[in-house]
Formats: sequence, structure tokens, C-alpha cells
Amino acid sequence: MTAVRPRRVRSQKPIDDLLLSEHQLEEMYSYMLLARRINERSLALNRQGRAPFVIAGVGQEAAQVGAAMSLRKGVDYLAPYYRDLGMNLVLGMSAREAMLNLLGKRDDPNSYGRQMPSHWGNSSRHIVTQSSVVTTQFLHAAGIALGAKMRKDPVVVMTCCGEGSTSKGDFHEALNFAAIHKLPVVFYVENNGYAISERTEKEMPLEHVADRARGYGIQSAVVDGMDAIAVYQNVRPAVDQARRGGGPFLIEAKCYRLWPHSSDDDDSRYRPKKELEEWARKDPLKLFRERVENDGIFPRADLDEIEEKTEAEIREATQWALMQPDPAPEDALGFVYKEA
Ligand SMILES: Cc1ncc(C[n+]2csc(CCOP(=O)(O)OP(=O)(O)O)c2C)c(N)n1
Ligand SMILES: [Mg+2]
Repeated sequence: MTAVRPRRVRSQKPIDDLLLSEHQLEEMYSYMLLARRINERSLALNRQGRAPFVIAGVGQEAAQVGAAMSLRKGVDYLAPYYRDLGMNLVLGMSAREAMLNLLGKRDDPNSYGRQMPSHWGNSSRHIVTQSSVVTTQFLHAAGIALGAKMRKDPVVVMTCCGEGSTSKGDFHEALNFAAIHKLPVVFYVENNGYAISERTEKEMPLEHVADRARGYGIQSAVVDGMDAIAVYQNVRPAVDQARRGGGPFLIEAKCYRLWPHSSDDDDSRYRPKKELEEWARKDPLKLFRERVENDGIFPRADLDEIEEKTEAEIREATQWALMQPDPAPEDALGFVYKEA
């Protein structure tokens, strides 16, 4: 019989200058790991012919979890983009729900199985439903923030996209409008270096998306998106400032997509293996583990325990979701047209 190791109660007190408590750091790692494992299981299900399509956030977990942890759950709004599984998990999505979404099941809370996977949306969690057309969510975010400001609600809206999407008109319209009206929006750009097969230098004439904000008089910052703690330390003050009426903020998280664009993409045709290997050394999960272990915040056994718990959760969620009913064909047009 194996002895049960007593679990240490995590302190809720912020650690020195980290701004984060042990409890929050544990949450941070758990969400990042859950996102990674869900994505891995999703790809396996895709290759087995059970899941139609996977568009993953592998490599971007720190950028997503660190930023979403700066929001107030059920108060603030999130208008995410397709890779933001990690953000959805922070705001309350379970592994079971993520699997329902992937498999297009009837009870998927995002769209009841009527959208493609990774088209997020959940009104009770204030997650705005999204379109396949990139960057439209930036305008939705500006509109929601205008409404909140008019109602004097102390609400912050975060909206996210990739760097390629910042060359679309919606990005510029949203920034312009939010700046004029001093809206409580945090524009969050996950710069992973590519828009499908196109490298950043072919997407825009600048090195940093953050520099685009200056043209609209919006404050901006660049953050290491492979470091979840650094992300939180930069995004949290921007969220707080927006909530206090300080106006919009743009944050660019420099990260990397460690997987191909989607389950239908062959990235060996456009990016060098060496580049991928270099970024893989900065894998956000690996960096986080090393940091908290080396700083003596968590012993290795605690991190291993989180790993085991996550594995079990995914296994259960996958088995359960596979057994759930598919949507009825006659429900396909539900919520599309006004019903008389
Ligand atoms: C308006 C529009 N154009 C093209 C596409 C096809 N498309 C989907 S994702 C994508 C790449 C976007 O790149 P980026 O914004 O950098 O995000 P990433 O996928 O790298 O996270 C493109 C071109 C689309 N969905 N919408
Ligand atoms: Mg990109």
C-alpha cells in the first residue's frame, strides 16, 4: 500500500514581489497543464477520426493563462480567439466541456455542437461568441466596453487575437474607437510568429504589434509570453488601470506556436526544424516547472501530483464525452432565425 502524502495547504498571501500567492501559482500550472493535455488528447482523437478539427494553443498556454487570471470571473468579459482554450479554462470551462466542444456534442455549452471546435462562447461566463472571420471580436469588445462605460459598470473587456490578425481593418477600427471613448478594453495580442505559413515580417512592416497602438494614443507593452508569471505581472496592472477609467491598453505577448497551424496543416513546408527546436526549449510548462521548483515554491512531488490528477481528469472527461449524444439534425437552425 502506498502512503498518502499529506497535501500542504497553499497560502493565499502574495509571495514577495511576485504579486501571486502559492495558491494562484498552483492554479496557474494546473490550467496550463490542463490546456496542454486537452490539446494532446484532441489531436489523438482527430487522428483516430473521432474529432473533425483541432486548432491548438500549444506553446501559448502561459500567454493565455497568465492573462486570463487577471480578469474577474463572471464580471469581466472575454472576447477570445480560437487558440484561447487556456483562457476558457481559467474562466470556468471544465475538461468535460472542452471535450464536448471538440466532438461537436449536443450539450457543448459553447454552441450546442453547431459551430466548429474552438469557437468559444458562454454567456454565463461572459465569454463572447466568436466568428471564424478573424479580428471581428475586437469590435465586439469595443462595443461591450462602451455599453459598460455608459452603464458605469466597473467591467473590463479583454479581447485577443494573433499578430497576423492585427493587419485587418477591424483591429484598427477597434483601437481607434476605444481610444477616442477611453473604453475599458485590454487588447491582447498573442504573437506566435506566423499567420498560418506567413512569417511576421510578411504580415506587417514593424517588429512589434505594440508599436501600432502608439498611432492611436493607446498605452502598450511587450511581454514574454512564454513566462506565465511575467504575463500576469504585466496584464494585471493594465486590467486594473482600465477598470479605474484609465482607458484601453494593448499588450503583445511574444510566444510561439509549437504545433502546426491546425490538424490540417503541414508546418514542415514553411518553418525550419531548428527554429522549432529552439523555441521548444522555452516551452512555457517546462519553464514554469523549473522556476517554481528552483525557487523552492513547490517540491517536484507536488508538481507530479498535479500532473497525475490532470491525466485522470482528461481520461475521464474523454470517455464521458464520447458517450454523450450528438445534436439532432433538426436543431441545426435553432437560435439562427427569429422564431415566430
Ligand atoms: C478575415 C479572415 N481571413 C483569413 C482567415 C483564415 N485564417 C484563419 S486563421 C488565420 C491566421 C491568423 O494568424 P494570426 O492572427 O497570427 O493567429 P494565429 O493563428 O497565428 O494564432 C487565417 C489567415 C480568416 N479566418 N478570416
Ligand atoms: Mg500568429
